[in-house]
Amino acid sequence: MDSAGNESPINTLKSGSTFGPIQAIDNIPPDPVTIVSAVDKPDDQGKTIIVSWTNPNHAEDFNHYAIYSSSEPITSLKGLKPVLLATKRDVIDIPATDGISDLHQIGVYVTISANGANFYFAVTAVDKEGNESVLDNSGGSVAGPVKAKDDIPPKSVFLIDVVDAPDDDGGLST
Ligand SMILES: [Ca+2]
Ligand SMILES: [Ca+2]
Ligand SMILES: [Ca+2]
Repeated sequence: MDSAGNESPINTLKSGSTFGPIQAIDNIPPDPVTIVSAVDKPDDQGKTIIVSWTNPNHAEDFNHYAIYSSSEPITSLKGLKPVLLATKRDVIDIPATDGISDLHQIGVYVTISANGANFYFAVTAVDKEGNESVLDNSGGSVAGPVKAKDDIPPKSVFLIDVVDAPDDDGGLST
């Protein structure tokens, strides 16, 4: 109401809150996940990549991380489905691999389909309402290319002969 006694009309279009309880709608996504890196998991049988990123997401309503993989560089999440969802309980501490000792990295092991082929990854944060963070403008939410490697060679025939000589009395062959 102003000094002349005019009452402003109720704007039902904009407020929509004249009747019923006011509902708070959360459409604010968490901040983008940054400093994402992807490396081969060492000393394993292959087909596993360590995807890690810096610092836990600080959104109050954080729910989980979504990890995407692709054989092409990831510039958009369009058409991609997460290969892994990880809550705070699912992530593991990753030792810094770049020599920066105070860089705290968390991450997950991601199983991929093949060794020796290029893979790219992206990580987002999703809140309890399902709002998903966008990819960081400067490329911080994506990593790759990286190849998985089988680091454990099969036992050699020679070794098998030594430990399991057939038709003997059970001892090692000489
Ligand atoms: Ca939110
Ligand atoms: Ca490996
Ligand atoms: Ca192997």
